[in-house]
Amino acid sequence: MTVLDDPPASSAPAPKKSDGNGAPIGTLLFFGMAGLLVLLVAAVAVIGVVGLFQDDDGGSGDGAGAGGGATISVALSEFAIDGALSADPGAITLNVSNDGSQQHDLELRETGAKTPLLSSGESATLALGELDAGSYELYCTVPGHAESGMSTNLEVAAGGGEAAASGADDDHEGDPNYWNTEEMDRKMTESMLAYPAATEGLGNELLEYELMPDGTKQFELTAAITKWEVSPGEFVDAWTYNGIVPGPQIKVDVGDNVRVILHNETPLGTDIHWHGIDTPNDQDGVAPFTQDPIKSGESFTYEFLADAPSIGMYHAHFHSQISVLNGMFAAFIIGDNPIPYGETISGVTIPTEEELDLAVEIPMVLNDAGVIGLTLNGKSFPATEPVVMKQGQWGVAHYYNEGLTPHPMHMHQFPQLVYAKDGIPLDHPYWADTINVAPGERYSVLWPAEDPGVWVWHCHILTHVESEEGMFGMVTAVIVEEAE
Ligand SMILES: [Cu+2]
Repeated sequence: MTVLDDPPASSAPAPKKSDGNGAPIGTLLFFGMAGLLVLLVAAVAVIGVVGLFQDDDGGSGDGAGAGGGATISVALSEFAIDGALSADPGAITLNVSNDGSQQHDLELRETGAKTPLLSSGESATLALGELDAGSYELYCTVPGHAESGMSTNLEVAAGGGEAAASGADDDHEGDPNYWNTEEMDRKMTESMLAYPAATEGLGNELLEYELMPDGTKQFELTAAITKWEVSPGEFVDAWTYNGIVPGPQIKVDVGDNVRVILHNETPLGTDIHWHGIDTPNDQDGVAPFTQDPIKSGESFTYEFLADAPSIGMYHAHFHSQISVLNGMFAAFIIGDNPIPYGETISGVTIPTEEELDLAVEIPMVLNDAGVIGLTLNGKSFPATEPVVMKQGQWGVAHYYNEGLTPHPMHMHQFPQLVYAKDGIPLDHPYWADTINVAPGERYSVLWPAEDPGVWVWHCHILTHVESEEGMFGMVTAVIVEEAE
């Protein structure tokens, strides 16, 4: 609606006119014509915009334009809501664009006014009607997105519109908090010093098996919706195996006969796909091709021979975009960890198996969606677990991406030796300080804890680790204690 008040290009010739005594007639004519043209274009644009308003909500355009109400541009992205979100009391309209890569929407919690689900690049107009002074919450209703940062306030107060306009020149379009630098420094510091924060529940717990008389290792899993504390005090309805995120780790030896009994207590049909693991086709867990869906309340038994080493994972395949993103994923490891003991790689010799003091071997499961959101092993910073080691020890992590987008995982100070991709040992392992892990991929890395200190370890997509509210999401640290 700003087009109505201030047709941008039609005012451009004005300065020339005012200082132009004796401007050639041709020039005047040209500007006159150009002005007319621009006005015409502006008028068409306005008609278009009004048309849009009327499609969405008849009459709202009138309120925002003629009635002097405010129109605010709002940009959605992963995972932020940006815009000059303050206005005077009165009719308020939002022009909402999805500048992100995932689908988002925007709802005003107090009234329930909501845009449709917008795909990347789409936009919509949201008429909020007449709002009294107060603080209103705007958030994305896609599960997990508000928790990941897509929640903000619309401040309606006398003078709010001016505050927004005065800030409109900076990149943050007058976000009233943006220039409160002390407050921002405080929030960032406070959020970081909260690490490591205790929360209920720990994922990746090793799953016990029952050894059957014929040597089969029998495991039992229950899939259900359970409460999960993603970050301190923030409990979500996660879809879990045995109540934890990531689900329990299964570890077996090559040659083991494996039986897994799954009880489905989720409301949807499910199955389990053994990702990166060799199985007979009818055990691949792809309902309805290789089996019937395991309906809510039913159980199913998988059985296969663990005939080859694997750094695999297991997760639902049927309705995976709901169940997996909300927590139903876990590590499944067969056989020995293929560390290249004794090899020299780019001039660095890895100790022999006898010499190498391996402090930790951990799955590092990445997620970015569903109710779990941007997390490492089912927890968002500061609830992520630190890796504590002693100087001189080595660590191993198996990165697993169970989310929707790649995550470049960067460890400060210590180079990581990538020695297996998707569980397949590399003939030529390599050192890297940042490893980009795409959905479905696994990378196994080995690092030397050479120097004492707190060394952060995080996804290097910076909006996956920080917001204006401070640090969150995909960050943890390797804490190296001095050797005695
Ligand atoms: Cu990331």
